[in-house]
Amino acid sequence: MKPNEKLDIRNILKDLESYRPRRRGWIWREKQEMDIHPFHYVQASPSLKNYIALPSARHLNHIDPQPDATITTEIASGRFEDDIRRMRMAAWHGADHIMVIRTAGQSHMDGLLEGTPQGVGGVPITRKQVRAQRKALDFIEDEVGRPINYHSYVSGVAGPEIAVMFTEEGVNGAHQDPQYNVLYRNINMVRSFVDAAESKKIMAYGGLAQIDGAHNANATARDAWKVMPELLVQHAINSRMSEKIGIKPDLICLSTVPPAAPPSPDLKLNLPYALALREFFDKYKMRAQMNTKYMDSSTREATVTHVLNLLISRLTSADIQSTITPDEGRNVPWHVYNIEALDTAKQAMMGMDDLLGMLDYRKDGYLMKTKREIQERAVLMMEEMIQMGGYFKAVEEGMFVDSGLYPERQGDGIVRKIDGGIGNNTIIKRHPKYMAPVTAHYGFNNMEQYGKQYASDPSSLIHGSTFENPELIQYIDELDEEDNVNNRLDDNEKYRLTHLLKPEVQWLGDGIITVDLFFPTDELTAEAAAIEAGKKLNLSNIEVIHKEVLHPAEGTRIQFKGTVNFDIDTTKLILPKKEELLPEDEILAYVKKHGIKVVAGTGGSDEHSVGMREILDIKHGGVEKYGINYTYLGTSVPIEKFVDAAIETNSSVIMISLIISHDDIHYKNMQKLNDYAIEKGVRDKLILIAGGTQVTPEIALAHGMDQGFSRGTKGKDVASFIVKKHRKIYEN
Ligand code: Z97
Repeated sequence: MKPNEKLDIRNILKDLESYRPRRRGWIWREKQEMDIHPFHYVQASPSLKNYIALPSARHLNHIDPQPDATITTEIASGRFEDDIRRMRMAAWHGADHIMVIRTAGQSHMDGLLEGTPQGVGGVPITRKQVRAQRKALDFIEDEVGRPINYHSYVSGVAGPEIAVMFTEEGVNGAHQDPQYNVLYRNINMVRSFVDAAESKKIMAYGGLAQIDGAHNANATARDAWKVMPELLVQHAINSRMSEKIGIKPDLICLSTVPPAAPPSPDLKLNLPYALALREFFDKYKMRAQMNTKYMDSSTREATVTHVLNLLISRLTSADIQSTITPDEGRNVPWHVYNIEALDTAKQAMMGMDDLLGMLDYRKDGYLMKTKREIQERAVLMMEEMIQMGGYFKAVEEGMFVDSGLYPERQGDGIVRKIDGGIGNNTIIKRHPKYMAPVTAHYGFNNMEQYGKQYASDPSSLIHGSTFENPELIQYIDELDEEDNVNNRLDDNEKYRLTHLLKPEVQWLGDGIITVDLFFPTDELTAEAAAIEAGKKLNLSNIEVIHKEVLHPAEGTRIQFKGTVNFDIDTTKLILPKKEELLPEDEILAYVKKHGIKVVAGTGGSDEHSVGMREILDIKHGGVEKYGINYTYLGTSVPIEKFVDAAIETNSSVIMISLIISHDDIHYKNMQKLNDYAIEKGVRDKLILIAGGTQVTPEIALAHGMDQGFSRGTKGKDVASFIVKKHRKIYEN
């Protein structure tokens, strides 16, 4: 795969039936202290081969330091082929844990799905979709030079089947927590725990990292900060179960979420909780997700909550850092916000590098006292559950997701009955003669009757299961003639690898755009006005996705989305030619050696000097920054004076700013400058540069200049050009 070429989805789908994953299991980042010129980092991991650095890195040699924590992005476009393009972009921005959200309702389907149907809010997880995505990630991880962990869900009534398929297909991590089934999906408790035992055994064999579901209590509870003691209990139940079944502690990841968010006193609530959790579960890994409960549709607010959560992650050394955007809440699964969230994590984590090397916690007072109190409440809750008769009884009594701070109870917890829920009565006791010659099977399997070796390696009785012999896997391509990737690719083929473009939010070629505007009026009027504006812009499917009252009468900010009905033909676009810039060090060295001098000013009767000063002054990164010495002639400088001053000061460059363009005066003045330089016999020793909003390189060159610079020009562009041109004149 070449960095400047698009990923070809059809190529990924080719020979998919014979694809085999290159490895099994999860891979952590290599944590290292390292120098990345000119800085030293303590909590870092190796930089990527291909990446997009943070915007401000352009002033810092384009370095892209990577944090030591694994960084997650959730992808939920609903089409796996669009997910794949998103994965690639996310990887370049630092994601190495790609969590693919599955379609609504899959947890209630008792079996595997096949083919490539489209989903709602995520993809239906099938072997083909998983295989295509893992295959694509092989290419992507080679491109960025770092292993990428692929993740989805082993929950719901088909948990064990999915665990088998994930292990066969080289999926690297999964959520697995029976409490999630019980509380949030109303799946029978006994069935959920039996399935979890089997699933966890398989995940242990496959080396998958396991993430629990405790964060859901946080998102569901009425007052999320009150579930803190219960969260510890939920983590304890799942992680001990996993460990007893054989998952290695360093692959047992607690899904932690700071329960509170501003305007609550965020750190006062969340930091003692995080410490309580880390101390109780120090042999497991912490996967920090951000608080979504109090997240509204404002991306700004979400970012601040995220950064505060990242501070807690740095203060308590999270191993996996999740990133979430408000898109879930406002139904805009727009990938640009995933990328923003990844950059937020990278920026904040590297900005807070080695925080704990500089600070220490106070051992007395509020923090430690509160931490201890949360732990005591959790222990009390666990003790009460044991007294009640165990977990199942406690759930029957509504002990979980109650809105009281334990031991206070409001009586509004989630109640499930032992003989209720989906999949009730589906558990059958194993017959004394039961046996199944399969790898990684939980519980008594009666294999010893065939020989001792079969007890530890049952599948050798049948010469290996699909885990050892992938050829035994039944690969089903498509079941649905209508709802499949081939039809979707045909439908939007014209936007793939061709010259046609359409803006997109969710899927390739969906034509959706978002518009951000302000109306000087109240909220109701502004919302109706925004929809009207959308209609006048010829958009369809207009929907307001965010509104923010800036003042009840003076104004409201609105964001809305809508669909455009046009294509852009890239063959009809006129693209500006992009000059290759010289490296900063090279410019500096050349200027130092040759002592380049410039005379500059605004020409004719032009008084507009702001743009010119930006290009000249060191303060704005102008040419002065590169050691270029300039004489500023001022504004409205007569054209002849530029040349005379250049001769007088022994300057080799003239920079003339020409903003006014009435009557083509800017062209005329360029020509005049060139002609006068010829008249004085110095044209071939001078570099003439014109700048201004209406100046283009073509116009400038046609009117005797050596180059023209327009809107958006930086000092570096001009300095680089001067050095290149100077070399041509004086060194040849
Ligand atoms: C996260 N934002 O990063 P269904 N099992 C568990 C879950 O938490 C979930 C599912 C299964 C979240 C991910 C919400 N979590 C999104 C423990 C979902 C998915 O197919 O929606 O029933 O299951 O953790």
